[in-house]
Amino acid sequence: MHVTVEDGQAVKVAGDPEHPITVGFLCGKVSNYLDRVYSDERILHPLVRDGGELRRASWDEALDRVAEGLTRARDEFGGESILPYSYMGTQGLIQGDIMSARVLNTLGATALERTICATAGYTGTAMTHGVSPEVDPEEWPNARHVLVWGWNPLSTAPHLWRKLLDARAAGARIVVVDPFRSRTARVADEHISPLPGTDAALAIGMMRAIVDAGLQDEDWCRAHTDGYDELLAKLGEHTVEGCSEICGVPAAEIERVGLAFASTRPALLRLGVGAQRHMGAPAAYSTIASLPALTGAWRDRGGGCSYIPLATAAAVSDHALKREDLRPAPVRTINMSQLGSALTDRGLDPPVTAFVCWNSNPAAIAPDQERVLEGLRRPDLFVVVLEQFMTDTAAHADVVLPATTQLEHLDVLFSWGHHYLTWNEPAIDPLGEAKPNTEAFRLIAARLGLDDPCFGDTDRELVDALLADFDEADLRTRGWRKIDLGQGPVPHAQGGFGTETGKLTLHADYLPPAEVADARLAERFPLAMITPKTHLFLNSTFANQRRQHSAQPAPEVVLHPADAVARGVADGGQVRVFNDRGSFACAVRVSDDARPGVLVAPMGWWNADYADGRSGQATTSQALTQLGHAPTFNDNRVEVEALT
Ligand SMILES: Nc1nc2c(c(=O)[nH]1)N[C@H]1C(S)=C(S)[C@@H](COP(=O)(O)OP(=O)(O)OC[C@H]3O[C@@H](n4cnc5c(=O)[nH]c(N)nc54)[C@H](O)[C@@H]3O)O[C@H]1N2
Ligand SMILES: Nc1nc2c(c(=O)[nH]1)N[C@H]1C(S)=C(S)[C@@H](COP(=O)(O)OP(=O)(O)OC[C@H]3O[C@@H](n4cnc5c(=O)[nH]c(N)nc54)[C@H](O)[C@@H]3O)O[C@H]1N2
Ligand SMILES: [Mo]
Repeated sequence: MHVTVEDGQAVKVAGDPEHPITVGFLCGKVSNYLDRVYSDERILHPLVRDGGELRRASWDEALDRVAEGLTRARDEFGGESILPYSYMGTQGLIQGDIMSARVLNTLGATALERTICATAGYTGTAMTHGVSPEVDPEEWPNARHVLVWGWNPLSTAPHLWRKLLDARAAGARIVVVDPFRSRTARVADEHISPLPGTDAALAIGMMRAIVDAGLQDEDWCRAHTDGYDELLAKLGEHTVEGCSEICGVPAAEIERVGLAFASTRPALLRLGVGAQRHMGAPAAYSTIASLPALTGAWRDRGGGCSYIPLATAAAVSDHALKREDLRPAPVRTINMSQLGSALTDRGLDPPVTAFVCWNSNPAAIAPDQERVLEGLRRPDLFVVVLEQFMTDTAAHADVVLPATTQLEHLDVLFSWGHHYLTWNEPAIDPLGEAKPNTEAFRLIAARLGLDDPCFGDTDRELVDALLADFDEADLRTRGWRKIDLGQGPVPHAQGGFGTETGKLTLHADYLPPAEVADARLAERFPLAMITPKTHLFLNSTFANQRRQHSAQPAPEVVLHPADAVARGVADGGQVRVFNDRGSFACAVRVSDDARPGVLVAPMGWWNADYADGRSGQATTSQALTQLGHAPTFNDNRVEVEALT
């Protein structure tokens, strides 16, 4: 992002035309980023709670309260009674969790397991092809067949979507696998709509059809994979028809898309984050990722599998800078998707009595919202939130500390999708009394009397330490630099996977989803609910901004006409969606964009946008996948009733 500054005021943001991935355009989320920076609703000074209300305070007073609250929690119940909570904020490593981790580690706070986003998926892909740069998006235009699986790039990754459009312009066919007709599915050449959480069955059916037709690449598999004979044996236990019954996709369709993938070269599989929000997800991702190996797709430039290029994404690591060695003793771990339980379970020892949140809005994005809100409302819970806006989470704080935006702080950003590292130079001074997360935690450390020299590190020094082993060359001047691990254009034509053996391990395992596959639960809650991202919000970020909100003014759920008729639900009416965990109310759109049996509840609106102040999150489950400990937002059964 290029920022034009006049007299200390940012006046324009634009994409960098030289950048190989963004090629000069900004997506609809951030193209009006200045509206966010200069919003009237920005929190620009600290707030403290007095007599039930938040009121303005000086940094001095706010820091005293923070130090007092954290010290009290630690003295009374031990350091583990303090729970940190954060996710990616604006995706930066410096403003992410370095200075905060140092402070919280020193206090002996509980460790937060941050698996809420993509962990189930990369646990699975790592089991198959290991830590890999995968297929570089800059090679995608070479593909002639693209299988987009559980991914809606037209909304969630528009720059990467452009690379697929380049492939299409050169003749590629795009097939989308998604229970919902997403914007991407709408414009694809073909849309396959499985039941949520049954993707592994679909992939097994495709592989079975490929092997039946003799289209597998046995030579490549024998040379570069482990488990080829076992895979054939496992596929022999399944039929395409049997897979069809599980995933709800007609057998002929499964066969057709399987054979098309195997017989067109180069063939690219691009996995999204959406197909992993259920109990069997890691096995599903390891199974789906086996498809391009079975067909030898990795041989070709632009062929193979892409998901999150772990090798390049993790090449620059903040791990050592977090200083886990500062912990006075080993600490327990709490998973961020089980916040509701962590804050409300009476048996938890020690209880959580202090909650420190930055870069995240759990009142909107964490599952089982009733429990989360009940926990945040506890009078005996001390809550500190570092925020840019008065989110549903910040509204529960005892102390709010004003945070800077990307224009106001220094950072280094990694990518989940492409191979570039990005430099974030502050363009303007912090607005009002806002401070970068790093500075807020430095001040908290000082107020607590923590004296390790590491609390004196400036942001520049953190960057230097972070990039110590990285050839920075033009990173700081140009703003971006490709992470070159020698991956080249065809990283695995000759194997060389980032696994222990260097070979890819083939999988064909279907682990059923927990609730979606529960026939007894289905009697009471017949609909499987999924929660895709919206086009113009980033999770709950930007949902309070005028332009984005006016384009997506009210939350809705989407229901198939057959399911609507059966319940007397009319298009445009208000509905209540419920299960044993909770309920929410909003408008319904009746459309075959939703698959029969599936209720689509896009996520991101703030709670006040819903009739009862509860979002779809009130129905989602805190259950975690066994491997990867990841959330199961879309493994959720609900029922819907008409309100009007
Ligand atoms: N506009 C926008 N962009 C974003 C975000 C945003 O909120 N809005 N969020 C950012 C973040 S944090 C992330 S992680 C990425 C996520 O990017 P995506 O992976 O594209 O995000 P989702 O919308 O969660 O899921 C993609 C699709 O998976 C489908 N899906 C749901 N369940 C299943 C299933 O069981 N099987 C299959 N095959 N498909 C399923 C959904 O209907 C959805 O259309 O996007 C990032 N970019
Ligand atoms: N039902 C359901 N729930 C989901 C998902 C789903 O698909 N379905 N997706 C999950 C996924 S993939 C993800 S990644 C998570 C996202 O979870 P979060 O990361 O919590 O999501 P956001 O809503 O983007 O909230 C980020 C907050 O950080 C603030 N922020 C931004 N920059 C800074 C900064 O520099 N400093 C401070 N202090 N604050 C900052 C923003 O104002 C915003 O309020 O949600 C998960 N929740
Ligand atoms: Mo995410």
